[in-house]
Parts: sequence; C-alpha cells; structure tokens
Amino acid sequence: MSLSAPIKVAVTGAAGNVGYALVFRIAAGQMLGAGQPVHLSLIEIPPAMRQAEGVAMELEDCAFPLLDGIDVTDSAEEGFDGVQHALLVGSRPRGAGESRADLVGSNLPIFRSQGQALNARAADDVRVTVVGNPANLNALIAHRHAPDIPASRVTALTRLDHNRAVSLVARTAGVRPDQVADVAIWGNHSATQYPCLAHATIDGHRDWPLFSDQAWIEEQFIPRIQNRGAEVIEVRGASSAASAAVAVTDHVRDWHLGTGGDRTTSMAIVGEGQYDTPPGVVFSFPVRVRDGEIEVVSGLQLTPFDRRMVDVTGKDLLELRLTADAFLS
Ligand code: NAX
Repeated sequence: MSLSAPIKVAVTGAAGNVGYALVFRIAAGQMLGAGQPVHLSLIEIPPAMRQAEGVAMELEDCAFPLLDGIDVTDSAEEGFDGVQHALLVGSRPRGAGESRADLVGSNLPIFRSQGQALNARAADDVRVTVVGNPANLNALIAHRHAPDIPASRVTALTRLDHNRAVSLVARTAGVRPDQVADVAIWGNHSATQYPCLAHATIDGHRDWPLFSDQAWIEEQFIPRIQNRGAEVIEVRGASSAASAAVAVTDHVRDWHLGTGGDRTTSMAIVGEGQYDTPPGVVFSFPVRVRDGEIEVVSGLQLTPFDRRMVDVTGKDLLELRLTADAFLS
C-alpha cells in the first residue's frame, strides 16, 4: 500500500490521563485511518515534561508502522508549528472550593495563548478540537484569539456524551450501538447539556417503546447522561480517560474522513444562531460531515420540551461567555 504524506497531530496535556490513552490510538491509525502516517507533537507544561518524554519512549517501543516521528515540547509555538490537527486536552481542572469564575480565570490564559500560537504557527488547513474543560468555553477563547483560523475549524468535544447516550439506548433496548442512530447532544459539555432522543431511531425506526416513554427519558436517560462523568469518577475513583480518548478519535475521524451517508453525530461548533440558540458561543449540535465541512442537521422539529432543554444549556453557555468577557475586558 502506498502511504500519503504524514499529518502532524499535536496533543496538549499528552502526559495526562486522557493524553496517555489517546496518543497510542492515534499512532495506531485509529484516528486518521490505516493508510495515513502521523507525526505526533506532544505538548506539556514544564513539570510534566519528563513524563511526556516517557510517553514518547513508550510510543517508540510500540514500533507503530504509521508513526513517522515524535516531538516533545513545552512550547505551544514549537508544538503547533505546521500542525493539521490540534487536540487541546490539557487544561486547569476545577480545584476544591473554586467558583466558576475561578475556573474561567485559570483557563483563559492557557487557551488565549494556545489560540495565538495556533494562529501564528499552525498549517493553513488546521482543525482544532478542544477537550480540556470547560471545553466549550475554552474552544471559544482559542477561536477568539486565532482570527486567521476560520470559525468552522474550531470544535469542542461532546462525542463522549454522544457515545454514552448511544450506549445507554442500545443497552436499554437490547440492541447493538450501531443499530442506534440520530441521537443528539445539544449545548454545553456540562450537566446542562441536552441529550436528545426526539429524532433517534433503532434500525431506522422510532416505534420502540423507550422513545415514547417520556418519564424514562426525563427521569432516567437525561440525568444519567448529564451526570455520567461524575458517576464514573465516583465508581472508578478517577475521571473518564480511555472512553474520552475513544471519543476524541471518533470525533476527529468523522471530521477528517466524513460521517458517511446520512449518519449524524454531535459536535460543538462556533454557533451562528441555528435553531434560535445564542450565536457566538460554542454549542453542540447534531451534525454531518461532508468533504471535511461540518453541517448542522437542518429541519428538525423541536417540541416545547426540546426547546426548554436547548434554552437552558444555551443560557449556561451565555453566562460562561459573559464571565469570560469580564476577564477579557
Ligand atoms: P490530567 O490532569 O490527567 O491531565 C492533564 C494534563 O494536561 C496534565 O499532564 C497537565 O500537565 C497538562 N497541562 C495542563 N496545562 C497545560 C498546558 N497549558 N499546556 C499543555 N499541557 C497542559 O487530566 P485528564 O484526565 O487527562 O483530562 C484532561 C482534560 O480533559 C480535563 O480538563 C478534563 O476535564 C477534560 N475532559 C473532557 C472531556 C470531554 O468530553 N470534553 C471528557 C474527558 C475529560 O474529563
């Protein structure tokens, strides 16, 4: 098989839990395809550099045929030089007793400087995927500081929420996940997100009892998806890492290679007010990807319940943006 030129992929926070689960999948070809060589750029902060070097050693020891090279750096400018896929995983998590404003305040400088570095150094066709929380807001901050990168090339990850929703529907109905379609995550990757089954199908049909069981949807399905991250932390004693890494590879693979056919997924994008959501926030929608372009699924009818749920998460994102604006002004 003849191989194409390597694609440079940068991962920030590469020595962290998600980063460690992610980089091996990328190097194995699970993100960009089995014929696509990759060059990995691992970006960490100085205290984690030795750990990142250890991760690079392990990557070398796998002898991945598709791994063209690895750089390890604590400089975003260096790490993002010529990058085509930037995966922004590292962030400052919320500390005990910290307010939302504290969280915004500690992440703002990180994503401002990473946005600036991407703007200055990334390849013209760069695609940015923000994973580090608060992911939607961090993506917005990076976008605002990268004026030369089109808004359509900046996303935040809601695929883990999407995969969790697909899996819960499949387990409840007793079917395989690939029989479930058109589940959607609307809004913020937070407990206000709206995991929506209003258009979901199993084997192309909606006449499954769970889709009309509004009590199950409202009292069990929605809160379980909204709080699944916390549930994993409680049971595992650590936050989702491997499932997050799978979700990142799913998200980027769909963006890079297309969703295929009529299949839909969920991605948080810089919104333009689709479905009367607040424009200028990074909002998760049901999307398809064709020829590398993300298209929000159009023409969906929202019930009054859907509307309320979408408005709640939109308000959450607007409030976050206002908190960030206060820091930036
Ligand atoms: P860890 O604390 O294990 O790892 C984070 C890594 O990022 C650390 O190695 C740290 O040194 C590095 N880092 C911090 N600031 C950096 C910077 N400015 N530049 C480069 N590296 C930096 O966290 P982990 O469990 O890996 O989670 C990473 C992030 O993903 C967290 O913010 C987490 O909340 C978020 N998540 C988001 C998900 C989503 O669906 N959007 C799901 C998974 C995950 O919880």
